[in-house]
Amino acid sequence: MSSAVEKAREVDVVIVGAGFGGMYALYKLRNSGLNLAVIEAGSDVGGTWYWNRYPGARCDVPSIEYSYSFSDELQQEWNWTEIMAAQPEILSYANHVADRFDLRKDITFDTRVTAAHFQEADQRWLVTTDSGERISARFCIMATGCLSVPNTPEITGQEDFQGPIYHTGRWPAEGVDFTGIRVGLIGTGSSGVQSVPVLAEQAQHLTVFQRTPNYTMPAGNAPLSEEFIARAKQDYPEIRQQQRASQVGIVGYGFGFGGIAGMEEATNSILETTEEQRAAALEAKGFAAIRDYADIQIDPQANELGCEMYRQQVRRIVDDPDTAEGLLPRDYPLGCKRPVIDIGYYEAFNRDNVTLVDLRKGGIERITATGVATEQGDFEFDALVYATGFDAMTGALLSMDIQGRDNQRLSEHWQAGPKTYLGLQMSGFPNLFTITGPGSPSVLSNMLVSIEQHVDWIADCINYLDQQGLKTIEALPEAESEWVEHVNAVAEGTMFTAPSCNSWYLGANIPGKPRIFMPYVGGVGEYRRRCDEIADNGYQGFALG
Ligand code: FAD
Ligand code: N01
Repeated sequence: MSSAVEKAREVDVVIVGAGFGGMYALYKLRNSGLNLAVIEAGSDVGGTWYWNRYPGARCDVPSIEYSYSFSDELQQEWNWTEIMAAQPEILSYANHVADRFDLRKDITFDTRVTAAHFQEADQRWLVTTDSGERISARFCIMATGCLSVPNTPEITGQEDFQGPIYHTGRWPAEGVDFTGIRVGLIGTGSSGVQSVPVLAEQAQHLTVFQRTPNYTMPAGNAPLSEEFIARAKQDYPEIRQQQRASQVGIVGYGFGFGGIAGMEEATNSILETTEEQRAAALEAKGFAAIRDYADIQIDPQANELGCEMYRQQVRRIVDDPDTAEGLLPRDYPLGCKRPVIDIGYYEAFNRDNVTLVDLRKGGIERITATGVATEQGDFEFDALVYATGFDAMTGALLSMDIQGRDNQRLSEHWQAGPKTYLGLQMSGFPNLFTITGPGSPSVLSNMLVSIEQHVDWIADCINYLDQQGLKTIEALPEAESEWVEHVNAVAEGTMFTAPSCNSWYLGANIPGKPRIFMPYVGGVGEYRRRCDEIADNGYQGFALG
């Protein structure tokens, strides 16, 4: 044991994860002159975009904006080809960044961090990996991702299935050819909704098992023209400024995503419209009409009117009335879950080779050798795809054995749900930072904007400690409690926390996970202002040692 401890590699900072968060943290802290180690479970950089290679995967934030802002040379030299880039292009971008800034030399790939223990004696973190390596670091940055631990539900009989089983969040790098075979797909969240139209094109037959229909809107994707790209490159200073100052704004369905420039807030009230006006709006704008109403996100009656508009629009697109009924969300409000966008999702159900199995009429009983047995009959296929989501926001952190002061485990600290100060730190876990942790705008924002803000704040914080000759920074329990209260308070009364809402934001997709609203809904701009103010006031709410 002692010889293993002797072997610990000493660095200033250990970063766990080499997605966009870990990559930028590495770049930024290396430039501050710190000595670093990055540990990544995957075989290369890219995180989300390394793992999620399923057919149809793409971002839902304009690519011009879903990109790093830290290097003007980088944003000037890279050319996005579509409004919302597909996964291969985003992964190429991640690889380009890694090459350009020579990031890989500090990253250990194919290695998983299994434990991180705070050592009182030398006030350092001892990080252990599954390859047996030990790293001793002054600071530990968890860039482990909010959506990096796939959720594979335990369905009886899974081991009996004779064909291959895939998870959208762990897609084989070499791709999968579904030509001429029958495919079953479980799950209709963003991943399922993106996959369906592409799988329908490829497969001989696609059977979609849907437990809860989703609200999804057309992505409006298109190729980018050279003129558009040239103008965006010129406008980048203004675009970046607007992203950083943007508010999430609890208005309208889709709630105006934080961290996107020029996102217009809805101002109209649906409650003040007549049935005829709503019908005319649908006629003119389709689903997009629903985004115009500000009260949908905060008023249940307004929400139901929005839902009815939504249902009417689905019925217009889907030819078969029974299938259309099966695709209609009914039991939860519009805006409670993360908005889903799609390219031809509903249209795919007009194809002869696509079958919807509405599990509300009878659930899955078991997986069999040849398919799925449900209470409404058996369905056969050759390959099965789980699009069943993630143990979001806390999954990656809790899958490691993280122990802070007095050997307190993070799993104990978070027994009743995640508690953080600013989504950046937990009390009792000095010098350990989380990138886009629970309690920060995180998944309610353009994540690249939030990642850069967190990394910049942490880098400034470490510089400050070094300049002041301080060793540790640690969130105070009272600051943490107040922040948790604030995070809950701003989400209260919105559709995010409606009693009928069962979203992964609330942990409701994982059996036994405490129900607590995890991201911060108070706005990217306001959040940044608070973080900066706290730092300017000598890191208020933190104990510096
Ligand atoms: P990740 O990209 O998840 O990277 C975390 C890395 O940490 C992973 O590579 C993982 O292997 C590694 N890791 C985790 N635990 C360990 C461990 N114990 N040891 C070693 N390594 C570990 N966000 C948007 O803003 N816009 C979008 O359009 C968008 N589209 C998305 C589409 C999909 C399909 C998914 C799943 C997510 C999407 N997101 C989007 C969210 C996306 O996760 C973020 O935008 C961003 O990529 C997160 O980067 P990250 O570095 O924080 O985390
Ligand atoms: O996962 P999800 P996802 N039997 O949790 C179903 C980001 N993302 O991977 O709702 C049957 O949303 C489950 O049903 P139910 C984005 O942030 C972005 O799709 O629990 N079904 C649901 O339908 C997104 O929100 C993009 O009843 C089961 C589905 O599986 C997040 O990642 C693209 C089941 C899971 O949906 C997660 O999206 C992709 C069971 N036992 C992902 N268990 C973009 O477009 C689960 N389900 C940018």
